[in-house]
Amino acid sequence: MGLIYLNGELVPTEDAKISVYDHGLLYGDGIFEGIRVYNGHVFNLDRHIERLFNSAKVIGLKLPLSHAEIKDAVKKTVKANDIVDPYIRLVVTRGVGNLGLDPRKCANPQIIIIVDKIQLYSEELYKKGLDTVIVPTIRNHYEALNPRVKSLNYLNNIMAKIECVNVNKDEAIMLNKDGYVAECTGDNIFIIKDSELLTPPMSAGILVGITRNEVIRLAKEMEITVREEALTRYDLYTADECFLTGTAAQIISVVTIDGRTISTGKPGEITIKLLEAYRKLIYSYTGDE
Ligand code: PXG
Repeated sequence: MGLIYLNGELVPTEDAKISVYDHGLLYGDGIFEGIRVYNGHVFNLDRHIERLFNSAKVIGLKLPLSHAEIKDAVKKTVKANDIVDPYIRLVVTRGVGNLGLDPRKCANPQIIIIVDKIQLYSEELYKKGLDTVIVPTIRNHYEALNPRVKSLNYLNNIMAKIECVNVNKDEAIMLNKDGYVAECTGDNIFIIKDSELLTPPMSAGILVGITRNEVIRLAKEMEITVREEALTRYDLYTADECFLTGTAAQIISVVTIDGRTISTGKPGEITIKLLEAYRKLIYSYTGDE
């Protein structure tokens, strides 16, 4: 049975409860991180906690713990749960308030750490590649709710997910208000064109993925030209390869977009090379612990 970290205590899953007056539930008022553990090391923990602090800053939430304390809490929860290569969900809610929006009524942010398994896509899909669709719902405008904030309000992404499920596709690609490609529901997107690696820039309104940044770094190491640039649907349809990146998904190939087959319809050569390099990186990671 799992143990959940809840405000400093490790409690059995069935006892890990929070109030119905928590603004995380009432308003989606809070932030989170999704982190992976490989070979007992929490991969890129510092970067995830740094992103969490930035999200907290933007939504005006003061975290009750320091960077180092959150790191310790994460490691402690991983140790308390005997799971091979688990996934960590680090959640901070605004805490208990009243039935009004005002966050000043919420005195105590709640820190929750869940350690569990995750499988976003089946092994078969990694071999075959994803069938995707560009959905009608656009990604949140960056001056409304900046996608760089990993907030507990994921309705924007869930709407997109519903639209892809409705047409029986594996994943949704979201555009921004200008019609440029942003990202997927829980992953960043890349294409290969003429041996170059292209991905939407931060200014497209995306979550700046930690996996995205690792893939950019690995590609440069492999002497692949990388360009962060505005991409259109045309660029996606005519790409040589396309893939998604995320902490949970790692790197997964996209083989169709809106019924257009990408190149040969099989995971591309460079995609496979990058996935190999990424797996090598995560399994040789020793972190700073
Ligand atoms: N974009 C969005 C919108 C995300 O939520 C990523 C990109 C990838 O970022 P990282 O840092 O992980 O490389 C994410 C994170 C899910 C799920 O169940 C996915 C995420 C978070 C929570 C749930 O699909 N991905």
